[in-house]
Amino acid sequence: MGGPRVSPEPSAEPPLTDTDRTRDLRSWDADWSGLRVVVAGIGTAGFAAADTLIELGAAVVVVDAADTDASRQAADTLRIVGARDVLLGPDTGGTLPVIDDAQPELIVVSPGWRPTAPLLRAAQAAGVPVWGDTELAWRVSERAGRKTPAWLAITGTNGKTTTVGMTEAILQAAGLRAIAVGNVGTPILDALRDPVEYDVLAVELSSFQLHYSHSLSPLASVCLNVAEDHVDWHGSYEAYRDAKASVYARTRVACVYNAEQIETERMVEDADVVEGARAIGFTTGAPAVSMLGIVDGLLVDRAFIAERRDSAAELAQISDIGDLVPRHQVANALAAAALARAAGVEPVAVRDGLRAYQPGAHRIQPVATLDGVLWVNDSKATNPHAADASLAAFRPVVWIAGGLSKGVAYEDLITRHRERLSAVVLIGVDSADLRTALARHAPDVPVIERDAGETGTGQPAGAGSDVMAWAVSAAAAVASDGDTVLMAPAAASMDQFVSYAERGDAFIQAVRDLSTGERTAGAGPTGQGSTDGGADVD
Ligand code: UMA
Repeated sequence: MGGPRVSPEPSAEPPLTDTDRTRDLRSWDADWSGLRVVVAGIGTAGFAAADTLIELGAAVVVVDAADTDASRQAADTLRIVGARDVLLGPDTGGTLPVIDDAQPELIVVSPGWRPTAPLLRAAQAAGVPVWGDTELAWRVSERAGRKTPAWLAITGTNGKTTTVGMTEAILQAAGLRAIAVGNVGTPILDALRDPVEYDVLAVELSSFQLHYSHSLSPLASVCLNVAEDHVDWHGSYEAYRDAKASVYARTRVACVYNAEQIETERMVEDADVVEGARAIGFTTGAPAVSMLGIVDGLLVDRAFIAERRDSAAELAQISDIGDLVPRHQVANALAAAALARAAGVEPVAVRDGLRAYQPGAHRIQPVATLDGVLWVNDSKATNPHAADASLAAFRPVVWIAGGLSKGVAYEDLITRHRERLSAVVLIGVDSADLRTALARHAPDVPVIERDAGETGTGQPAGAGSDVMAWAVSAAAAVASDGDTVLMAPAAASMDQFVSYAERGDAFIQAVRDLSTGERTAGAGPTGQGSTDGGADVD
């Protein structure tokens, strides 16, 4: 594919969101035919975007730097369904491809693409609008002959996936056709094309997706909390926070904020919302008017009832969320309840939904108790804020930590928890930031690392299970009766694992191997599920 080359010069201008051609593309039934679109990325988001655009009649070229079995397979499928072209390999994303002998009219970008990617710079320089797959989903949400689903938008540094799942469970308990979509894994575009006509979408939005969204107008929205994360992608904490804050833009009924985190309340105050939209707080303490909160072990609502000045409606008991519920989990449940109440759900469905909700794996998940040592998998703790919540729940802790740090600082985390640490086992290709913070703020805590020459620290992607087997045996060697071994890395996984899920699975497997080894070597029986010999594997 030849044609004009556009220089990827950096520019201070923000990316264009619309041209005359794209401005009116606001429903499935708009005129998408022949629209020349480049879809950037052929992963989960990009595949759904390309497939949708082809169905709409657009002229689609897909670009992806990866030339792997998976990307080639996805490319074959898209070609069969009618993509104009699929360009794979590291040399493909530098310039704007030509489609039907002309410049593209739109770029639809996958969330993992940084705004500085040469293709996006080129689009900016050429005046081509850039949308994320989420923006595309919003634009095609309305479709003749189908119900238009309401969007409940959920973001925050931590707790998004839990909250989106709780929201989905509450909506379903109310008899609504509802689904959790977005960053949680199922692309929004897949739900919109599902034969099921959903009433409500519980949409998890990452800061990346929000950065590339321009016109979403959710029924209700929440930023659960904000702490340093993804600084490398956004360029600064402020840019990351601003992306999170944009979840409130154009909200129609309720902007839900965390009354225990003033920054989220400020985001609502500064947001440009639809007239009549209310600010609704949630707190793990007693709620003021227009808030949900906790009174005597009950989740209560002083926001969505007519008599809110002097009374509150009971929604559920804390025990409906589960046993030994940590505070942040109560906060997530309150946020989910607020979103569902904004969508008109009755109190009883909040209770039923929270009872029905099954927490996802890899989040503060007890794996086994072996010889008095509790092994806990919190692979989902991909940043210091998430690790803070799980560290706070245990003492003393042998902490398995490290990975891709994403440019965040560890100083506060170490200072806050140094007293509870009995040892730290470092994983990750380069955990220098964490090592330095530990040396400075917790010099007496032993830090165990593997020599760079061996497998373990320093070992790149693909080495995951070996790294984790080493880390688990290193932790076992120093843990004693009463300790918790907590794998809450405070860093992303992709330097040594495919995903946080793979990292968590590797931990679970290594702990299981440890318990099997102990049983074989020790006196206890080896039957599966046996608690003899001190092993209690879930
Ligand atoms: N690619 C390039 N050039 C680039 C960057 C990426 O060619 O400069 C290609 C990659 O080779 C790959 C594709 O683009 O083939 C990947 O795109 P992607 O990273 O956007 O990933 P998807 O598979 O499309 O998944 C995305 C989200 N991924 C990210 O935000 C990084 C998924 O969130 C989400 O579930 C999915 O869309 C469906 O909406 C994952 C995630 O890690 C779980 N999210 C981050 C988090 O939760 O912290 C934000």
